[in-house]
Amino acid sequence: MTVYAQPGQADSPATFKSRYEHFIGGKWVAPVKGEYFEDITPVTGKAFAEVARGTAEDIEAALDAAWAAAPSWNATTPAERAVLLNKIADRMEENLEAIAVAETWDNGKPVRETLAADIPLAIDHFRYFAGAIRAQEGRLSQIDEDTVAYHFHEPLGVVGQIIPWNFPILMGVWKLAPALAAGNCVVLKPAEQTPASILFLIELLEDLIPAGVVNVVNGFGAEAGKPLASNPRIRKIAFTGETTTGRLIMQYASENIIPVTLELGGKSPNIFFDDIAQEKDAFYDKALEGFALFGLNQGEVCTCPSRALVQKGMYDEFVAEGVERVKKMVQGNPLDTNTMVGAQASTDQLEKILSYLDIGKQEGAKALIGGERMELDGDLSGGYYVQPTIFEGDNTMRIFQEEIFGPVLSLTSFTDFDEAISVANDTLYGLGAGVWSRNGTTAYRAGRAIQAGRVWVNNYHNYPAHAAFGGYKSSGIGRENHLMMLDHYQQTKNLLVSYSQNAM
Ligand code: TXE
Repeated sequence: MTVYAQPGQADSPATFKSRYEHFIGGKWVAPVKGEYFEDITPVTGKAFAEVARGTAEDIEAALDAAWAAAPSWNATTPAERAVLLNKIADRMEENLEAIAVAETWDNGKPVRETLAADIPLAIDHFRYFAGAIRAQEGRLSQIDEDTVAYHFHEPLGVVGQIIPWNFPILMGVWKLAPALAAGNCVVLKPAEQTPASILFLIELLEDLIPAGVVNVVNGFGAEAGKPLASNPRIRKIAFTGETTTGRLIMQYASENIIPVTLELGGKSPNIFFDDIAQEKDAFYDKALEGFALFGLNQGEVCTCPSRALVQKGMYDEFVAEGVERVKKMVQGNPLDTNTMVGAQASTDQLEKILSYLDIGKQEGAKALIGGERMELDGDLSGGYYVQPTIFEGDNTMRIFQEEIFGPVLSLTSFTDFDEAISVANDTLYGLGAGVWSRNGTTAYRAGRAIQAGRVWVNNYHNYPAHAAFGGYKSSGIGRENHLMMLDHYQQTKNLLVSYSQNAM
């Protein structure tokens, strides 16, 4: 067990600057309007750095830098881009502990996750796209004996990216790696709740990245995000965040007729068929683990398995054991490697979750465990902690329909396959889902019948770089991860060539 020292203390692996500027054209640049905002750590509720508060003027400066860099970066070979991506991955690996602690401090998530998942996945993402871009090939159509249609992948030029606060570094990398691999320059806006860990990472990488290829403008959604997303000088906008904000992003993009990728909210069903209780073996244990995964990242995951559907044949025993499993989830100091549930990312998020705990109680849902704010001692007493909570109810309730984005599970039962699928699909969203069964046919049929872009079968919350990720319905447009992601950052040039000497 290790308890990392807090950033700012002498023996912490991560030291933040007291003030962060924008990163534009390879330099740290003060905001045009001279204003800053505080970055607060949810671990203690205290401010630890001030960050440049960007406006339209800063976005324009970043776009100037990006377009200045674009002719040479757009023209690099796939092999040259792969070299950069691999160097970034190596540098991150050398600094894994520091980046993990920085991410934990900014976001509140447990360091055991940033060390084992967030940062290693981000590193792997750069390596995956370094390989993917080198393996990518164009296509050729033979139109007739003397006429050939070549299809080339070309970069879009300069793209905008707006990211959320729940996985600041991983969500940043999910967008940066394919954009850079495809040969684009980027203007990225981090979430205002968690800008510092990304800026900490950029500081570690700045000598590797050619000036202007990656630019970071900090600030709030309306002040910095909107001028970026609505800017006629971007050729694409990629966004992860709330569904209502996603609608706005699409509206802005429609003015400029640019492509949009949106990764939005979810209310993912996790379905447990009763054949899993046939034996109390390792598989049964794995399913219990899957039941408890709503607490991962404090529930601040767009694919949080926030609705559990348990078949009636095993409901009582499985749920009782599931509750015991949740009781064992260690909550506390996110910098302690034993901690499994840390702090919610912001006061706004804390307040939102607490309001849903009230809504659940008012709707008549029964709290099997949790249901309150978690009070911790010492300097953690100012942090944003919520007890993992299981509410038993039914799918008509708001806590089953609306995204809470906290460690809150809405639990219900079902009788048969058709009822399970009907409840699972009774949602606006379609991002993630889980299916647990020993029966391959049941699992396959359920997986195909659920309207969601990612269905985990007999596992959950795995995010390999080479599996496509994205939403059906109101959960978004486009995919992240997997080499199909490159399509979102490239345009197709068709060269239609006649090699004939004869008149047409
Ligand atoms: O999201 P926003 P918020 C969900 C989750 C959460 C809720 C609210 O349910 O409780 O959204 O979170 C930028 N033009 N998700 O308010 O506002 C903003 O600055 C351009 C799910 O933080 O969507 C930030 O960088 N940009 C989600 C980013 O959008 C704008 C992850 C996300 O903020 C903007 C996060 C505007 N008009 C929240 N307004 C997921 N899918 O994982 C805001 N932004």
